[in-house]
Amino acid sequence: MQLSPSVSLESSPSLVDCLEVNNAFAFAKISLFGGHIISFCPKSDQRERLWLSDKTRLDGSKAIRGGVPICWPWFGHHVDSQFPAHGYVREQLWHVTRCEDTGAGTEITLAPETCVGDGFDGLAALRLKIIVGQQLKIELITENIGNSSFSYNAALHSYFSVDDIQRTRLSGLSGKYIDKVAQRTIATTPETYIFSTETDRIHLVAAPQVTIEVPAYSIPIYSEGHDSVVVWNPWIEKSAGMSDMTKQGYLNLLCVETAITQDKILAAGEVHRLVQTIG
Ligand code: TA6
Repeated sequence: MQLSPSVSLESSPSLVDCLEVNNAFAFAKISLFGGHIISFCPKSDQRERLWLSDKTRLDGSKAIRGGVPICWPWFGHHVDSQFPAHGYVREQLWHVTRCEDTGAGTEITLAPETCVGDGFDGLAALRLKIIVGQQLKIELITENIGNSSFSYNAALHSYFSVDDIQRTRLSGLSGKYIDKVAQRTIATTPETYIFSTETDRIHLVAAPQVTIEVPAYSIPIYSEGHDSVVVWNPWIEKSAGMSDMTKQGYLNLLCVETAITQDKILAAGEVHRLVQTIG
């Protein structure tokens, strides 16, 4: 596949190839392992939007910790525990199907090795369309190419970089959420959304915009095609049990995930786009 002038291929012996984007608007980096965006840095403020663990693997041995993991065709744990959490495409080698420089930035479309896998019986085609411009637009496009409908879930599981989670607030969420830290009980979104402990919440609301507010800056996150917004920080104890997290890593990350968690039914021939745009 011919890459556009703003895109180069970074190869190194022990790591999975990455695409490096350098255009008039931003720098970005995408690992072909999982079609996984690992960096987005607009040139307007030179501030990295995404968080990436200092201990993540980039060699294809394990899902990348940080950036934007692609969760598909299920979110979280499968009912059958033998299947991997968050689906099977984030641990596949993806390839570029389209790459073009436009007046608004660089458009790259990638596809996984296969959409077929144990734990999912749908016949689907999956594409990830990334537009690197002044904003980062991420579209996960699912098409039902079979003759019968199927149900799936998905998430753009984005890890955002924050100065200090203890001085970070979230705005734009309301209503009920499933609290995964409290045996999936239903709770109500707080007026003032701050962080002081492990947080793992599935907000049952298609919030169009959620904003991460750090004293020095804010990150607007726009979503489309979702039925939920997931908010996660592993905090101290959970991090200690993760081989690809440093002890202090939790202080500088917040996951705000544009997600489908309530079983999306796709009819034969139907196409659905799950979209997250990062400002
Ligand atoms: O989106 C939050 C979550 O489902 C948490 O429960 C936690 O498992 C996190 O995803 C990370 O999952 P991973 O499989 O990448 O370690």
